[in-house]
Amino acid sequence: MSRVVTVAAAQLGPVQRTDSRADVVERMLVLLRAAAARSCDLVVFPELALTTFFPRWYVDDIAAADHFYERAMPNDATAPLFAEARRCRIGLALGYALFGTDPDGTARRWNVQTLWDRDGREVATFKKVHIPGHESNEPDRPFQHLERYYFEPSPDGFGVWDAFGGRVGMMICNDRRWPESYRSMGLQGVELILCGYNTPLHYAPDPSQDPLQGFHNQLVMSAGAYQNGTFVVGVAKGGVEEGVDSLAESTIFAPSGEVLATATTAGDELVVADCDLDWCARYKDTLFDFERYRRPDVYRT
Ligand code: CDV
Repeated sequence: MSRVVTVAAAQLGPVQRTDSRADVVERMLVLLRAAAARSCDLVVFPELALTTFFPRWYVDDIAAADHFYERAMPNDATAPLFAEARRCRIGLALGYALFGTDPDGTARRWNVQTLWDRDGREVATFKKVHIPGHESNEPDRPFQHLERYYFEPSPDGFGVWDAFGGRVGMMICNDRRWPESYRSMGLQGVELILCGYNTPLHYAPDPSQDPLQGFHNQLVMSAGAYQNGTFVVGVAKGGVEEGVDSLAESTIFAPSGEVLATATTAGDELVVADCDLDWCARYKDTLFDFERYRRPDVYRT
């Protein structure tokens, strides 16, 4: 039986502060319908897709930013997207900020990505593991990267789920820079990793990295794909958002590490590839046969 999954990386251009969720969902619907016209099985949207990347601003009272979080998914604003996805029998992966409340009333704020199958059933919700940036206001920066103020890190690590005829894993943005993310999923047999991102081109702690953003983006996802025999789908929210230019370059990588398809703009754009999941075994059963060749007994922590 064929295990070809036609995947669309649904890159979004900037989402400004004044854009409503309904505005963004309209744009997502255009991409979703284009994906349906190309017989896609799965459409992957970026990290924090529904709003502007709000960790670039500090507020004294964190609750003043709670309107950027979703209380449930789907919800009223996103219902049209889910209805259309079900009608077209296309799966969705979507990054968003999730607000929850513990039984004792404690607020929980997560940066998440949820995967739904072609019948609209939720497969899993992944919480971002590696939370980059800083915890408190740093006014000397041209813009903030306060993810460590707005989100708590996942206690769960990386899961891999049976979906789309294969083993599917998720990670979010900064997770893609860490070899542990891929290897943790690789050890669970992952064949398709979905990753949304918002990557400002300017990195305040070391601006010498600014011109290397595209290179590093490709370097880590290509290596992670190859070293674990898996497809990797990287999906950007790119372009100039509230004056901050962010990397686009959404790309789908093969288990060989090769680029299958990549974006050519920094705006809303569909990047499509046919991912034959059987390709993964060519690497998992040879060079990267973990059982046979890995040496965890001699690795030091
Ligand atoms: N959203 C992110 O996680 N962005 C980080 C930046 C801060 C370096 C990234 O790894 O792209």
